[in-house]
Amino acid sequence: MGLGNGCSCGPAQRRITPEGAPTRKVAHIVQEYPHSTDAFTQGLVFHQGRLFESTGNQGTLRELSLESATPLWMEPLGNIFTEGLASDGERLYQLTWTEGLLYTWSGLPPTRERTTRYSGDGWGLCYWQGRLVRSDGTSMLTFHAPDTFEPVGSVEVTLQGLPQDQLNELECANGVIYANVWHSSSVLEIDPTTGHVTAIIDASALTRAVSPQLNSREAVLNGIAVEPGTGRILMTGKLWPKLFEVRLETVD
Ligand code: DDQ
Ligand code: CA
Repeated sequence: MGLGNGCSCGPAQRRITPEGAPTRKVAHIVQEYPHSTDAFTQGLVFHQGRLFESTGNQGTLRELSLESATPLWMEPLGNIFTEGLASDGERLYQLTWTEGLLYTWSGLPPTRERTTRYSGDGWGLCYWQGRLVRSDGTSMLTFHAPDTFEPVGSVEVTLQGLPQDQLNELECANGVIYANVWHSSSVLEIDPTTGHVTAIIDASALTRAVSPQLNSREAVLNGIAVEPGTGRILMTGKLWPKLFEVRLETVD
């Protein structure tokens, strides 16, 4: 008690600052580009002015062109299930799903400079204020030091007090962490400091645009990249034939 709202104050209510209702946004398609239907997209990020993708199942790191579904450059990683991909401006960091290996790449085209072990699942990855932020399928986001990948903190993602899990691909931009919710067409905007979900983006227009061409239950929305400088927002999905530029509109 004592919060003045008459709650019985279980773990979900144990907070000083009440968590406001999230803003509702809709993703509208601005432009469509080709995307390879063999790309099981797990990470999408701009790096040194170029667009990179990490794919799972059969792991790869690739540089994408917006002109063609064929990557400009690609390094196959065999049976390693690579996942989230982040850039600190100098290096690319690539997670693996259950292998517990982080690949660090540098140079152009990128070469693998380091492999670092970590514990837990690797789902999404983004870079925020000197830290790598990792999702792992739970409601926790873990912060890591980029050079050693040592965990240096964590935050629980909550929506009006309720933990939110299944957070897949991530993008740190515009002061928030964008997170694809696995097997949904929703993207959450998360405050990196509090873990609060500040907005929910309905990206179902994208799913609708490609669904007639999809034939796997696993072909779900996953992949957000915000271009530094322009703020252009790109989104795609696993095995999707298209990659979209979107505009976010706030609705009420
Ligand atoms: N994750 O994205 C939730 C982190 C992993 C998804 C793994 C789905 C495995 C299905 C593989 C079948 C490929 C068609
Ligand atoms: Ca991303």
